[in-house]
This record gives sequence, structure tokens and C-alpha cells, in this order.
Amino acid sequence: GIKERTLVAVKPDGVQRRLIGDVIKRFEQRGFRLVGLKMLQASDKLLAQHYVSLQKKPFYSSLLYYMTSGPVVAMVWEGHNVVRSSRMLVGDTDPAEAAPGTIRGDFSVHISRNVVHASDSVEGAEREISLWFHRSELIDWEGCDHKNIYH
Ligand code: YYY
Ligand code: MG
Repeated sequence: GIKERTLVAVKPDGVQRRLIGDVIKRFEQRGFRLVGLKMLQASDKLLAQHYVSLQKKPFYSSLLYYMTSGPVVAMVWEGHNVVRSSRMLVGDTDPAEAAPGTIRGDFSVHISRNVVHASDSVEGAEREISLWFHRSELIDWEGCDHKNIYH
């Protein structure tokens, strides 16, 4: 449905490299609706919950170290099939496999510094949004271009 939501985050490397605007631009121009946005220094506790399924991976501790190394910009985007479309916009986890035109394919070279996060399923998105945002931080506004973006 058009009320589907996903969590997108510009990771510390993306913030350091001044790519926040480029990431936001791609979601805006696609026609998705920004319903939450904040910059934060993510805690170990938050990231441990966020990446709970990766706990046993060999890269887990370096992933958490990197994700807490500086501020991140977390956002919630809403729209038709936004979870799947976000993954397409973001590109493959490994930048070497990410197509040109995707965020990772255009802005990164190494899997451990791939600029951006996007939830990988609708259920995962709901879980992640509730970890990163309080309900009161999500703004349900009506876009004046709604009738031009949706049938
Ligand atoms: O969802 P996505 O970010 O594309 O990949 P995940 O498999 O969920 O892994 C999360 C995160 O972990 C990835 O964006 C970079 C990092 N990572 C890594 O550093 N090395 C790997 N071999 C796999 C993932
Ligand atoms: Mg993932």
C-alpha cells in the first residue's frame, strides 16, 4: 500500500563525505514522502538491536565500531512499495555488485563503507522504525502532488 514505510540511514561515512543531500534527493525525486528525519550519534545498544541478526558474523564488531564512529542521519520514507524500491535505489550490499545509478554504485567502493542503510522487508522496516524513532517523531503530512504520483 501507499502507507508502506521504511527506515533509511546515512551511515557515518556518508555523513563525513557530505552525502546526506544526495541520498535525500534520490528518495524525494522518486516521489517518496519523508515522514521522519534526525541526526544522531547511535548507541551500541541501538545498533546491537538494529543488527541483531548479524551478531554471529565475523564483521559484526567492526560494523558496530564503524556505525558508532560518528553521527548518522536516520529517516523514514513512505510510499507505494517503498521497501523494495529503496533497496533498488540503494543497490547491492557490496558496492562492486551495485549498479551504477544506485547510491552505493555511485558513491562507494567497499562493503564496509557503503554509505547508506535501507530496511530489507516490510516487517524489518516496522521493527527498525520503532527502534530508531518515537511515534511522535513521525509526521503524517499530505503532499499536494499526491494525485500526480499515484493513480
Ligand atoms: O542490508 P544491507 O546493508 O545491504 O546488508 P546486510 O547483509 O544487512 O549487512 C549490514 C551491513 O553490514 C552492510 O551494509 C555492511 C556490513 N557488512 C560488512 O561489513 N561485510 C560484509 N561481508 C557484509 C556486510
Ligand atoms: Mg540489512
